Amino acid sequence: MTFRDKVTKLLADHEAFLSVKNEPVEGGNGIFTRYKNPVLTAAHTPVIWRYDLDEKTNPYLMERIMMNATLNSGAIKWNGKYILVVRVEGADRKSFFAVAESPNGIDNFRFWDYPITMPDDVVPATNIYDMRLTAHEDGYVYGVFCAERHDDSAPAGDLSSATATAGIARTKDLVNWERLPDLKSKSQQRNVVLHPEFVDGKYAFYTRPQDGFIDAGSGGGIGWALVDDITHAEVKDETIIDQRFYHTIKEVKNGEGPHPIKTPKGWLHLAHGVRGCAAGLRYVLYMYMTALDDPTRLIASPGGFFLVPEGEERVGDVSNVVFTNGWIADEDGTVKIYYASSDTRMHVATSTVDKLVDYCMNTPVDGLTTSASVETLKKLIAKNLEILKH
Ligand code: M1P
Repeated sequence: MTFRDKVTKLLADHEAFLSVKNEPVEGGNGIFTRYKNPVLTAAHTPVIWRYDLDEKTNPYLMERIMMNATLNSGAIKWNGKYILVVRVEGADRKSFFAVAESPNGIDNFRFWDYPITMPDDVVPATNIYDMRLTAHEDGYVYGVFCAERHDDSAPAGDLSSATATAGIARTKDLVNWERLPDLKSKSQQRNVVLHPEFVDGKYAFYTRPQDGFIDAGSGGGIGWALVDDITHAEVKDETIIDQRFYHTIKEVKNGEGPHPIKTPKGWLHLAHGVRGCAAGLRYVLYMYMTALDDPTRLIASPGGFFLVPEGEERVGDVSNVVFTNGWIADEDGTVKIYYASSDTRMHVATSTVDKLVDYCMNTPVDGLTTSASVETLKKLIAKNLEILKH
């Protein structure tokens, strides 16, 4: 086979792989439907990113720049296409943002040729990741993401301590991004999300105050802060709107996922909760709702998890993790939930706004003790036994 033939085959095989149709997984819990194949993996990244296609400089046709993972992706419907702003991680452990689009949101995701060139803040970050996209009523699409830098106050030789800050950028075309100053805050921040509407004439952010880079510590939970000027955003007053509790799925930390979906019954939120166990940290997804007239007022808090890692999702670079920062609500009420498993690959699950609201409103709350959980269970059993008598 000539070098040219090998390149032709490489491109054809990749195209065949990208074109595989995804299928819903039968059964499930009635709340959402999983899909058989991940929607994006490192193998979905373009051939032109990974190979040097010049025979003179790459006679063995080897990968020159390897990709490690495609994970935590922001999502938006854009010109009729399903768009993910993917966190792509290279073999060098640096994450960057790249746009992948699909005609149906379920399969056939293809990356645009070039990754996003994100301008730096005044103090450049070492790593940027986990963008939440918000088409704000001010007319811009905002991307809020984590900007990670080495913690220079750490003792000499400590090359692991880092700081997390919310980076902010905006765009009108998803290609050219204007970087705004990072969010100023007394604490470190990750999982910061911009609310799509003005509240009291101000920009509103979901925050996640944390004591350290990993440790949420005294942070309390998912916070909320109003900001006068997005071009100099600063968290002055922060209210915790979704608290963490002992012995729950969000005991160690939690964080807002994508921005909430507006429904006639309230704002529908998707988030992640973290608990510790002998195997390390376990990340699951959960939901909650807040009031339309006051997005800080909790109106529904279904107990326990919404979605957990299953099967092959359990294993990856950081095992036992599901994480979300993107979903798309279609005009017909379908919701496509994009989630990453084990910091390695992207999946989709589908549901509807009505089902998710029903789930939030009618799933029993967490009573916080075994006795309370057993009483809740007994009530349902007694009701069902009565129904089955007739
Ligand atoms: O490794 C799991 C996740 O850990 C972090 O989430 P959190 O800030 O809640 O701890 C993030 O680094 C996220 O990217 C990662 O998926």
